[in-house]
Amino acid sequence: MIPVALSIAGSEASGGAGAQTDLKTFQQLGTFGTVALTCIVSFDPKNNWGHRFVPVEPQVIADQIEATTAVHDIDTVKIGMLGTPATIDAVATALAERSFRHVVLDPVLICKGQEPGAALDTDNALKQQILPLATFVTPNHFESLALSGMEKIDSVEDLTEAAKRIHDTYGVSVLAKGGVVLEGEDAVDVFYDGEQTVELRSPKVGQERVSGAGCTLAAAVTAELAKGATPLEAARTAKAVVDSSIAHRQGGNAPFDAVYQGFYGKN
Ligand code: PXL
Repeated sequence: MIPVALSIAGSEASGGAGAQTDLKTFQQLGTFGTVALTCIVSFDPKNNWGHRFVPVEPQVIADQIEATTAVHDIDTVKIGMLGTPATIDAVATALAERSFRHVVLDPVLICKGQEPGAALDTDNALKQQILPLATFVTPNHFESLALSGMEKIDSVEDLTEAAKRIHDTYGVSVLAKGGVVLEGEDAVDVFYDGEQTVELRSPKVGQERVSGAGCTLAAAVTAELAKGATPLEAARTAKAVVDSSIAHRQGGNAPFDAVYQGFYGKN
């Protein structure tokens, strides 16, 4: 049997991020991908490519998770954009009703296009209801600040401290991403699982953020865990998948390029 991976995430129609990215990553890594959609994001070309955001009804999210976990024996799940407190409630309930071995959380905190007030509620609900159910989190620079409570993360040492604090608070394996935000030639991620601290480095591919890099990283971790890798092995492979996906990015008419996973593992 091909290992099955489930993504609970939003649709991003242009294929650069969200569930579309997760499925492509799952496929590229040899897993059988499934999705429960949480929301539908449509960039608005007439409004500076802002996000138009429509949540999926909570009962429909629960139904999708019920459907895919009834068809398949799934022990590894990735959580991407949730976007509203009602969605977080539905997903937290569905997770708590099942015993997934690995729950990989890409803690997408602020969704552009939302009211600041709604975003704060959503952030708090994510911290209170989803993080306690997660086993592995992949915060970016901004999310590492928010989850660790640190005032600044300016160095790899700061990023390591943030990863430790997030682990100690939530009991999860952490892959904290320095990305293009931390200065230096390399993109540095820090892995910490309570026992090992490992810096994962690779040369930066340009200085621009590329859409879908975070989704790809968490999806690749999920696929590797579903295949039986350890968290550290999964993190190492995921970093290589992201590097390849950024190097082979897809341009278009939007002001940001999108990752493409299709070259990973070939040539
Ligand atoms: O990359 C974050 C992200 C996740 N999920 C969806 C998105 C985005 C960013 O656009 O649209 C659905």
